[in-house]
Amino acid sequence: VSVEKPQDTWLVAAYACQRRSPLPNNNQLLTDALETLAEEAHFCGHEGRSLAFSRASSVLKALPRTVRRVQELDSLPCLGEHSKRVIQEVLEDGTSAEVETIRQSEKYQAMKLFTKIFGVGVKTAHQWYQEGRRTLDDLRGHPAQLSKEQQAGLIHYEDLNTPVKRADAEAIGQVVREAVNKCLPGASVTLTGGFRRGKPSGHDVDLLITHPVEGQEAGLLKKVIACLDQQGFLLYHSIHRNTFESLEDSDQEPSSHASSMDQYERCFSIFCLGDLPGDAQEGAGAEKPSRVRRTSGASRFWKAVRVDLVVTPYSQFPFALLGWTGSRIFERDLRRFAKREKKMLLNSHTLYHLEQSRVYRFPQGIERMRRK
Ligand code: DCP
Ligand code: MG
Repeated sequence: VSVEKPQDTWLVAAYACQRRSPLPNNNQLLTDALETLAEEAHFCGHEGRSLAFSRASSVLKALPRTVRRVQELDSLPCLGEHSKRVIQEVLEDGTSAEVETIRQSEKYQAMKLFTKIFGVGVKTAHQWYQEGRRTLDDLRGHPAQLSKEQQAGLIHYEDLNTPVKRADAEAIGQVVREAVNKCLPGASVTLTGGFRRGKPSGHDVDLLITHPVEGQEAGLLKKVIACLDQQGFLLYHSIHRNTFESLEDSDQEPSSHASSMDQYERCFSIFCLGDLPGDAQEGAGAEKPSRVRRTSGASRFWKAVRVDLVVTPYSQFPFALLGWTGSRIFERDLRRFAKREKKMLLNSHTLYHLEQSRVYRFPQGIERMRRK
């Protein structure tokens, strides 16, 4: 929680999970500059550096008003010399020469363009850059070298890089809810990610599916996907099976790798969200999906939206919900706080006490872990 002190400085907790971050960002210019530096470091594989800039940006997002002088930052945690220097530059000149140089650089622009393709990470983007590719057309010329996911990402590039509005996210949530309930009555669908934090828009729709009777959720995702596909809602999907090893079956402590993906059964998909009167977009380059209702000419009343469907056993649902609500920095710091301050390992499946070797369960409470 941030408390404004009379001498114009703030007290802000060092762990993101211990401070309030209001939705309106009072320091957008500064956080944009820091996030460019974080992104550039990420593109170069410097994850520690990238995290440091992301943390600095996250701290500024917690401030109740706009920073005017660099001295106001003296009491704040997570702001290194480099971040402070850039902040000072932006405060004095309205822009940072270093950040502008990055934004103009050919490498940054190509990496940004490529990593915004669904299914493309830093490694692939960097490889393409090294091969001399710079534009999306350079990639479109060699479709055989792209994965199915990346091909879909290219086809729907513009739609997938247009923010998803809350109303669209809720409409998709409802479509999925109906399909899920048809396949398994009593199952629930929860909108999570940025929308659960109250953001008015996001880059995708994150949905968690569970059923109050443990075990009933097994096999559900395949049926739901078939149902949605049959109705023409899916432009692309790929299912990944659950790889979580139950703690009873394992000698291992649960993983707390800071940025690790969880191991739930999931489907990465692209939805065709139709019937958007008043929200029509040009259909340039987009494939015509089966349920598209075209009007005359190139106008269309549908758009492609990235949707992640994640199925969790009921006993792990609270951890999945916590882990998928974000933000990324909040989740990282929550796991760091658990480990350092509470001697616990937290991930999206479970909470484990390191010194007492026990798992915290839901809803049964705490049970001693059986070790083999
Ligand atoms: N998450 C995580 N680690 C991952 C993947 C996800 O901690 N490897 C968590 C944090 C994210 C949340 O899941 O906040 C959802 O992931 P998104 O990438 O969809 O992030 P947001 O929903 O927060 O952002 P956006 O609004 O852009 O979709
Ligand atoms: Mg999201």
